[in-house]
Amino acid sequence: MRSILVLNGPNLNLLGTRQPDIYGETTLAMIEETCARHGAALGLAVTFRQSNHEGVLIDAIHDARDTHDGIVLNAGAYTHSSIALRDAISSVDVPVVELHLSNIHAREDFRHLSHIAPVALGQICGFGAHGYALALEALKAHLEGVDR
Ligand code: DHK
Repeated sequence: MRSILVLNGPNLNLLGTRQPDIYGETTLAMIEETCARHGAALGLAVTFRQSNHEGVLIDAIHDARDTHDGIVLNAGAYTHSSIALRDAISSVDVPVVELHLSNIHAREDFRHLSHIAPVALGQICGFGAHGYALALEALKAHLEGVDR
């Protein structure tokens, strides 16, 4: 069974109570439960990590080299600031789907730039918590070669 890491960055531990008008009312625990179920239906084993710390996220990406076939990454605000995270993705041969709950392109200008996008397989944003399920489907299709 293929293995996917769902990696969430800063402030996403507060989902459900954090600016629900923007990020919705679904908690991270609920998202993880849905991902685990949807992943199982797709034949994917899904594991989860969340950290508010850039270096921990980088370590998780490095560790994924030996343990996971793909990563769903919501890097939170590090998306817009972290060249180190971008370099980490470039340094491992693991496909990454960039994910955002909100449509970052419809928000403040500083959110329009993603350092992750150029090194990601693709970007999913604006579909709220459902985006995680879409990202798992996109990774499965990619791993099966259906997207080429
Ligand atoms: C989450 C964040 O924490 C923001 O910093 C990003 C992203 C958007 C999201 O929509 O999931 O700008």
